[in-house]
Amino acid sequence: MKEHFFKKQWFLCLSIFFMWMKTYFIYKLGFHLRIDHPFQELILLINPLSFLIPVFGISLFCREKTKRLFLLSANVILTGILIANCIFYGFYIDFITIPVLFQAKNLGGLGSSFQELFNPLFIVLFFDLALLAWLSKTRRKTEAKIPRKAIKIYYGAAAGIVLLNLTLSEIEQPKFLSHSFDREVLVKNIGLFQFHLFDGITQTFNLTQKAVADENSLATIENYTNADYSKPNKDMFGIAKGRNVIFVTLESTQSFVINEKVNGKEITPFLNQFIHKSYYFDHFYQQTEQGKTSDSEFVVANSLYPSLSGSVFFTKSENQYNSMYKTLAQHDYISTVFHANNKRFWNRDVMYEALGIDRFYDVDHFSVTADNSTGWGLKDKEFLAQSADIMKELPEPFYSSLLTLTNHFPFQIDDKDKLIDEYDSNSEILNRYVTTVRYQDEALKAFIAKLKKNGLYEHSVIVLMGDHYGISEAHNEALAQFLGKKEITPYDTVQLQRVPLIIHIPGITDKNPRTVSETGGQIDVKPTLLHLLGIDTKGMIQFGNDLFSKERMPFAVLRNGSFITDDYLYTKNACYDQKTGELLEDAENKCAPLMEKAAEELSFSDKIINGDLLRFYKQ
Ligand code: GP9
Ligand code: MN
Repeated sequence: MKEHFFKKQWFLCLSIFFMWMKTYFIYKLGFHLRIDHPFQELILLINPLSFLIPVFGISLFCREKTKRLFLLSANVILTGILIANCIFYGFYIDFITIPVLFQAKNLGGLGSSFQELFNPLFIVLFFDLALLAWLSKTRRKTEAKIPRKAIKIYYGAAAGIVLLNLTLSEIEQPKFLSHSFDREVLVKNIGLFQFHLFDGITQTFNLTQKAVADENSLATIENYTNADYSKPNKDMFGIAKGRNVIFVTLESTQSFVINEKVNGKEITPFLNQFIHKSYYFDHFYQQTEQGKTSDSEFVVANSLYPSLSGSVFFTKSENQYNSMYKTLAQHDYISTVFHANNKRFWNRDVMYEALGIDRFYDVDHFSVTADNSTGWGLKDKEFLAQSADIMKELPEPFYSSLLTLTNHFPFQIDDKDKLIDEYDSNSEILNRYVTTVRYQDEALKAFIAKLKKNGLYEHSVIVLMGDHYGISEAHNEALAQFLGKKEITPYDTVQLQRVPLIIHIPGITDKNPRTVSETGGQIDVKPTLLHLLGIDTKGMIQFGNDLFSKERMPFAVLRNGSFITDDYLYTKNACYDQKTGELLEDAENKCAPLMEKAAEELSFSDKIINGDLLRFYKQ
């Protein structure tokens, strides 16, 4: 019977075999999936089959004519999906999700490096197709009509493979589907094609959330956030009352460059001394996902987590938000954003309305010439200087958010702006990165000097914050060299998500600077800043806590479900000692209780965003 089936259905079997091998080949060569033991390798090897067997099996129901056409088309489509993911992964170290397809015009950096990422070896992926097409032409022998029994056995086997795949995955990582925040874990377990299916189902489910939500949907979440609220520290509450806030987002700036040198020269000489006149948070983590800078803006504005897939700026700009800007407006603040880019980029013009931002100074408000711009546009030095001039004319108090750009991938600047040698490693990206960070540092120095000169400095709070990583895991070897480590472990990858947060309050922090080493994240910015301005956030729906509060539990949850406390670090199903990086055996007692809290926060935040629940919020 078996032999009979293989013989009769040789075209189907061959199609499955080739696609299976191609998928596994891409798993191994196109992505960097960390495999720690043979069991994981086994799951990786069989998971393509649990998609291919049932899907390609549809051809069994087709007439002879359409059968081959179906199988060949499926091969083309799936090969296309593999290649697209490879290219996307090469740039983002991530897999494509449905929402990112709709923001394709924003994949700017991807466009510029498309040629670099398109590997001619991708052509090899079509060899089997050519062979199959040729075979199908030359070997015209028609296959007999499949008996029902054979189809039943075939689908019985398919169900067996799917079940085996899911069981092995569940053993490998319990609850992997319900805690599905980490796309790498999903792909490693259920497989790439199944992940796309899962993503499609999740997105559809998310869309229905808004329709079914009502006032009661918010009650449990409100109970949680109210119980999680931490009272402001009374020595800090209102110390910056009535001041302007000048919040500078440092593009792609990670903490690992602070206090580091290349060829004896500091990468951030200005920041290194500025942190000694400020509150400096050295265990502060970025919590963005596919929305990059826009996600960081979202987290800061709302103290909610960004979406797991796509950018909230695109997908949820119709929602109701109770942002920090709306609260500030009640205290007579005017809120503005400065960003020398097109106002429609990342859908900012629409989202800023929803967030209650009063004015958006986009590229049209700046004087941009060939001389004062580089790859991504206006250079930071010019951008900050021109912004300071506009700010000087604003009614006070104001909250201004300034988004820098020069230190953006692919980190290119003119030779005359290079104030430091490139780093020397196998990564051109990391090598150049230190030079653009160095340039940004110089721009910040000039900016602070300008604020002192134009009189804004004294009665403002200046906040500097990194938005997200600049150097992805694709450059781990070079990063390990830079950090003086043998390799970058998953623990190190989480530690590399630290970005600087610097709060400078002239007249206060220069006299009493402080380095805060308790764990925190971007989600904590809103309550921290509002409390410094003397505005209590009690009763607000937020997942962050005032970083100065004595009641606060040091905790940061990354969007992929990894989390950090002062003692532990959890990532990729492993629990580490936060200080030493040592892998802890008794994770059950250490990380497990907090895993629930992390997952709960993320899913509550998702519920708010997908259900547009803040429209029911009444204070
Ligand atoms: C560009 C800014 C930076 O407007 O959003 O890009 P990103 O860091 O999000 O790729
Ligand atoms: Mn950015």
